[in-house]
Amino acid sequence: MKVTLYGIPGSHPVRSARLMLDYKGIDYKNVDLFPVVSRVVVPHVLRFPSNRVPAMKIDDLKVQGTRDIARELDAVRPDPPLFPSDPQARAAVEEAESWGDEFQQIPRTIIWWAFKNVPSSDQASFLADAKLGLPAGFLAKTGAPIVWGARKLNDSHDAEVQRRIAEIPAALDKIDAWIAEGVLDGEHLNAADFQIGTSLRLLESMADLRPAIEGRPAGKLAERVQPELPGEIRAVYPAQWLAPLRAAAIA
Ligand SMILES: N[C@@H](CCC(=O)N[C@@H](CS)C(=O)NCC(=O)O)C(=O)O
Repeated sequence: MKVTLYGIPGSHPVRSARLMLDYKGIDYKNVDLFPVVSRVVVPHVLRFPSNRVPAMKIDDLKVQGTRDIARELDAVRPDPPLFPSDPQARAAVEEAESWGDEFQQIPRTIIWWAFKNVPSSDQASFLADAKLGLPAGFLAKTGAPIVWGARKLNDSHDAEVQRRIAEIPAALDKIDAWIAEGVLDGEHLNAADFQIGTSLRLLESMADLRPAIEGRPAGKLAERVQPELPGEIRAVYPAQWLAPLRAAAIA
């Protein structure tokens, strides 16, 4: 079986696809694309049906998106499974996985705002392993047009970033509840763990947000799924935007 994964560096769903491949012990080739530009390359050059990553080729089959990828990986390599065999347990994991697909947008919108407002070395920390043919430091220093485009595509403007940060406490409560019920962070990792754990880890890469997550069950899940942080963003968000996180931590 020949597997190629197309992604963009630092992307949490791409990391999720990589971790699921690793979990199953499937060898693959990783191809990095430039953010924003990938939206043209993926459909028009690589000829995938939609313009997002992760995009995966398994022999001649093209499959896109973490949820379809998880199912296809289970089809081509059933063990270890990414979903429980019991139908009720599977439905609960699928519900969490689907919610996690939406939850992805919270870190995505928040982090692109930071890339405009921190020194380029912070951005470079997400590019350390990138295979884009140029050094991480150079890519980060010259990345302003990409950051501009990604901020537009992800609504990473002040009001929306503030709104997204305020959504985090309720999301963490939901994740902790799923962990308490055994839907997440059970004996064996499942597709929803990979889906949600990588988003949590991206949130934790931001110094302002990490304290609200790391001590909770959600934080432990994130570290189990993805032991390394994907990069590091120094404290940068206005204190007023972070107030809901402090309020939730005190409660
Ligand atoms: N919800 C999709 C992820 C889709 C998505 O928005 N991926 C982003 C990367 S995090 C992307 O393709 N971005 C392309 C770009 O910004 O150019 C999944 O779970 O696979």
